[in-house]
Amino acid sequence: MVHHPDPVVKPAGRWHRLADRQLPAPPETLRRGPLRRGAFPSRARSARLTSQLGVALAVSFGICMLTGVLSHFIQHPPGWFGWPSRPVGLYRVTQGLHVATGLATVPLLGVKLWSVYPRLFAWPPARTVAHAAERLGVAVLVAAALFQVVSGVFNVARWYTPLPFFFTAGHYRVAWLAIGALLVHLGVKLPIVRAALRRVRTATGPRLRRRVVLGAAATAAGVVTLGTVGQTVTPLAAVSPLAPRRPREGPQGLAVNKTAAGAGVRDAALDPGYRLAVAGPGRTVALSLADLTALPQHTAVLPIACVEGWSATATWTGVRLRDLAALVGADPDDAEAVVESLQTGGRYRTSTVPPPHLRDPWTLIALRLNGAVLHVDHGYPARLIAPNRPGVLQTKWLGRITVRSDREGGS
Ligand SMILES: Nc1nc2c(c(=O)[nH]1)N[C@H]1C(S)=C(S)[C@@H](COP(=O)(O)O)O[C@H]1N2
Ligand SMILES: [Mo]
Repeated sequence: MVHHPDPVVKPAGRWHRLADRQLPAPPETLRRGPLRRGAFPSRARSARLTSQLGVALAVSFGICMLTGVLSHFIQHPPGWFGWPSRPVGLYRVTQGLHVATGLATVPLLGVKLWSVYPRLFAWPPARTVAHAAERLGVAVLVAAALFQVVSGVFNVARWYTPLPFFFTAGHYRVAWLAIGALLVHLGVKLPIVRAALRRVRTATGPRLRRRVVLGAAATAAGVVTLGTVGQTVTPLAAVSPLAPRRPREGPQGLAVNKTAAGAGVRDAALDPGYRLAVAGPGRTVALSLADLTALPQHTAVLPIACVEGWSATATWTGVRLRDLAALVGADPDDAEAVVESLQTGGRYRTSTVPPPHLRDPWTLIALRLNGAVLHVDHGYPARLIAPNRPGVLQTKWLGRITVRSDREGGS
């Protein structure tokens, strides 16, 4: 086995002395089993292999982290954050990348951990304070990365039962832990990676074995990616047998995330006495389905892009939200709206439509989908559909819209 020298962090002054303090070595009698010298005879492991896997992981995990933080900000925007309504499919691309790179990370992380796990049994376990801190950092990184990948896969597979916490909150909090630990890890390892990648090997043995392992890792990542990406790149659906969702399978040729029965809204949605309440600074109106149908109708071709990674484009027809905003006395160019579902519980019964999306003429209160009246599972009688927005914010079975604007519009 090729020995990887452990990096020695060199902080200055007082910290330097503390970091370099030698720790007492444990008694040799404890050195048994995997702690023995030469316990891992595989010659395929090398600093070069670990470095190459590290570069691949930095790319896949890095894209996954950036697109993940972006998705979180779109769903829970801090004050300084703005997200445009165009291009209409941008979120579909960023979230497709998040899920695809997250899934590709699974085999890459597996092989990378295989390439370094003998170091778990390094002897002595910690030479200096700096060495102990570095090992602790790696432990945090591995735990956080595994947590993210496993909880993400559960979510993509829509298998929520084994998670004892609300997925989105746990996945988001641990993401910061993973990002912090990864930055420290990159800082510590970068010099080693550069040296390992520069070094030229002459012996063919280790090089061949390394290539076999790298080839296997690349193949596994490719199979996972191609096998699942069809859930969002629909022309590839036929070659994506692993995709957990078929975006075109469902009523009106579109997958359903939550059915009307599942949301407990069937009776309210199908009630002939249905009214959509629209409240604004000027007035409040209660519109029947006939009233909504009598307003000017517009059509837009827009995707539903679920955070879980599937997406599909559909043709939607209905009333522009900006027209409804003007109807209740708001300035449609400078207003935001809160839309609420007939659904009484559930996390996705309401969402906020920020000014760029409210203003957009393609943001519709849709009454029709792919040429027919909305199926009840797609949000009959009326649902929101807006460009460049996560699926969780495309609220179905609307019961109330509250428009807020600073200035009053002329209507
Ligand atoms: N009221 C309500 N609207 C909702 C949801 C929900 O649970 N309740 N789920 C959302 C999610 S997560 C997605 S991906 C889209 C899916 O829309 P579809 O079922 O019409 O394909 O609906 C959204 N609208
Ligand atoms: Mo979704």
